[in-house]
Amino acid sequence: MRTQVAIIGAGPSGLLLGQLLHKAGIDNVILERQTGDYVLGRIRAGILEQITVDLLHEAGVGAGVDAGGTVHHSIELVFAGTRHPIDVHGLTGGKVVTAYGQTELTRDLMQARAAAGLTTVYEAANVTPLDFDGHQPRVTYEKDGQTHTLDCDFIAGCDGYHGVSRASVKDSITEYERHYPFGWLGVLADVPPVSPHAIVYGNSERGFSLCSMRSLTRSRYYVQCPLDDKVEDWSDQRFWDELRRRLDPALAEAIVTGPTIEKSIAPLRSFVAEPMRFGRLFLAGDAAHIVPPTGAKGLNLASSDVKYLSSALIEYFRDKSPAAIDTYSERCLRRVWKAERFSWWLTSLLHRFPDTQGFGQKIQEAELDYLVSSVAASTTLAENYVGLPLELR
Ligand code: RFL
Ligand code: PHB
Repeated sequence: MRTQVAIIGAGPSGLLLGQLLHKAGIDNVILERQTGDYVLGRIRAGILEQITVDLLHEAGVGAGVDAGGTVHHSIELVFAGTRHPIDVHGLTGGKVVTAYGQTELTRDLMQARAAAGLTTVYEAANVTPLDFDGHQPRVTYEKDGQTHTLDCDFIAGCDGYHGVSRASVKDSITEYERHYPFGWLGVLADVPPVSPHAIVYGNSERGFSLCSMRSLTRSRYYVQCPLDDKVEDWSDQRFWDELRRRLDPALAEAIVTGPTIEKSIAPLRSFVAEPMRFGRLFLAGDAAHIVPPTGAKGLNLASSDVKYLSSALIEYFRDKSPAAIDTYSERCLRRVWKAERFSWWLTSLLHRFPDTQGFGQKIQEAELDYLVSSVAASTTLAENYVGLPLELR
């Protein structure tokens, strides 16, 4: 089999890239290790920056987010038992974020890909990118006991943090990493969100909490938990009780509880691999970088990588110019590091750290107070939250 761009991974990065390339007349094949249902079963991101929503439209799959997304004009910080709205819309000259689940976004992209008749090989085993530094880039994989070769011009490594793409260049990359001494326990429940128009971020002496949503009838909530906690330790009742204790009395009172339909614990980490291009192999999305979810940046960074990569490949095939390919890594990383900084900062501000002494705690309280009482400080938060601009050159 031969294609112009072999894409490894059918998560949001790979699917969005495939759709944008297809729109520009560039042929591509996606190789995915899991089944489509498994990919859809992963409950993850929920908050989209405008650049992500715009990109979905550019890819021809904006109808789902238009119909099912909820536009948010503000966020709320809760600390010391009090709510503080941050008017991100007003502070950024009219920008917003949209609550729309990664599951729904992925489903929209999968359906569009199927409708366009594009090839996605699910359950592809032992996917191996080869000769991306030479003249015959290709990817080999196994399916139904047979080994196949996909010849191509370029390989896009969109295979997430545990993928094969970054592993295949591990001797040529520098990795930067930070682990945080806690995780997030997240639940999904078919109950109306307590705050349908603003995501609520809570800092309490019991730890961080987050009230988010997937729709007006489906809520997504998180609480900070120790890394060694197990999901089995958390009955639904324990979760709801703990969430309530971390919010202000009015919100706690207003939470509608119900049976959870998903419950999982995720560790928090920051990670960046540099560079993001190796000859004809590119890394995009979680394959190259991870942020702690506090700033809701992961999926949005994946989108900006995909925007840079799709436009670079389109320019290459249309104009025979490698200029944008040559600057791909540098352009991505400028935006990535700013989002890494923001996510690290917001994580540090909102969580309880086991080793925080009296001084660190007092500094956190002073910073929160400053954040909600200074327009300059709130504006900094707001402009990062809605997403920094895409610099296309
Ligand atoms: P993915 O989604 O991990 O997809 C990679 C795909 O590659 C496949 N794969 C392979 N395929 C073939 N061969 C191999 N050897 C392969 N190895 C792996 C995998 O099966 C998978 O299908 O990466 P992608 O596409 O770069 O997308 C990144 C996003 O998924 C991620 O950044 C976000 O989910 C992060 N994130 C959030 N981002 C946001 O922007 N806003 C949020 O509100 C937000 N909340 C979150 C999050 C991530 C979370 N967790 C659990 C990590 C909340 C949580 C709890
Ligand atoms: C989510 O809805 O899953 C979500 C929202 C905001 C975040 C992280 C996750 O910062």
